[in-house]
Amino acid sequence: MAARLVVVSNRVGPVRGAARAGGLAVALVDALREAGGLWFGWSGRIAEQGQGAGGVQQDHFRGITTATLDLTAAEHHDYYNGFANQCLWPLFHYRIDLTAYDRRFYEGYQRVNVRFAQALQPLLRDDDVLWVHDYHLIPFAETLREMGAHHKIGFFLHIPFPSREVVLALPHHARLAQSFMAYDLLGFHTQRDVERFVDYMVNELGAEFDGTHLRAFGRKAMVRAFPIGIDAKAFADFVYSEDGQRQWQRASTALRGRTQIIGVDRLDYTKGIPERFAAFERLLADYPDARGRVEFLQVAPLSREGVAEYSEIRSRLEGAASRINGQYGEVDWTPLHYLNRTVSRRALAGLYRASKIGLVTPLRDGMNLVAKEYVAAQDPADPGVLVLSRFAGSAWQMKAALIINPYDTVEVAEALQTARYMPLDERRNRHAELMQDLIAHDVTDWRRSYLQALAEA
Ligand code: GDG
Repeated sequence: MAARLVVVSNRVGPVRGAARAGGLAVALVDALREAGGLWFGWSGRIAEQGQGAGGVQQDHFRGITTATLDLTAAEHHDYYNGFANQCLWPLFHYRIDLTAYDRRFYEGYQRVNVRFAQALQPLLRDDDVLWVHDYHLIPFAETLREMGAHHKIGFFLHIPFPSREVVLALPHHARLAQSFMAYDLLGFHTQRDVERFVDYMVNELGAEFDGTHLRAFGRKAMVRAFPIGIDAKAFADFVYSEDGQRQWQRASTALRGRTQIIGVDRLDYTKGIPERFAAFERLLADYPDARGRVEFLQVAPLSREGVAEYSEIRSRLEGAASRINGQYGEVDWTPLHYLNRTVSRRALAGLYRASKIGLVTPLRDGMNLVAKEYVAAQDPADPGVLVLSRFAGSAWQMKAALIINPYDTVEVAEALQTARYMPLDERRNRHAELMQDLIAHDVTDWRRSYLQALAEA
């Protein structure tokens, strides 16, 4: 019998409604289902003031066990909002200016990793294989190993690994580097991330690299790129679901023949949304034929509301949206539609389909799944055009998109204009090339190749 898989991530995704939650949750649930598995992490709840965080809560559903813990308010403040989202997240996205180096955050981060490891240890079986996800849990394996665990443990980083000089800004970088080495397999989205990680480990910490394995701190780990994909076929089918059809019809009717540009992101300063608004404004300023003929829909559900930078970007975007509409709008035309709401994945597919241009402009992004979803939702016979930032991990795979520099608003406006007038043949060819790659490297392929490499590591 295959070894049991234990997935460890900050949040434990919904196992029952995984299809609604989307790509990663579905992929992990499928992986857990294959050999019967355990998913361990934070419940998403914060314990009442004055109460301890309590113990592990377990739930079982169709062969999958979830084991979750609550966080105390202090842990949530220091570990989640603090070290994870005000230190590692901005730093790894090259925002040294936004990075908070508070020692208490780091201590809270270590403490939660220890508490999580202590809670998981009694649930482990001897031959379990562990797959730990993302920047919240870098010290997890090291902590577990200090408690005597000898299991095979892999790690996957969902965000970029930055260049060496940026990592060096982190006071605890060498400690974190040592924690990385407690894993047997280190997975990143792109070869670029692998190169940056190896460069840092070798040139800063004297590690040795033989092209596959890294040796440092008396340990050996395999290092490889595993670009995450989506379930392209399932996403394309969402367009024809009830919700998908309803949104598609509704948007098309409201557009009355106008061209819709769409942007979809968690409201986050890494996603380049202000730059995107500026590029759209540039389009209206420089290409008068776009006025009255193009609309821009930005869907941006709020995220990490407890962190100040997120409220700041929110007010900045509200200001920009009303300024653009105030300056260019007509009684019968609103240029920019800005929604801070979550729409269902099926509805999202319908909105992508109704949009002739997908505009994805992160300033840094590990991969960016929105770019992939936009392509999957298009009609192959009359597809829309993807305009994609060179700083998204997905740009390394999606070469048939119009690749742009998101800081260069003139270039982005030009690309939007090119997309508006792109001949059908060219749109079809680009779409076919993108789609072929999406199908060949989908999310099932991602998790299978990761788990196979982990088995061999
Ligand atoms: C991290 C890395 C990496 C957005 N708005 C709505 C909605 N979404 C969905 C999208 C997409 C997902 O959220 C966002 O995924 P991204 O990949 O674009 O970005 P992050 O959230 O930053 O994810 C990233 C990813 O991990 C996976 O490794 O690609 O680089 O930063 O699926 O569709 N979904 C719904 N309503 C919304 O309003 N239902």
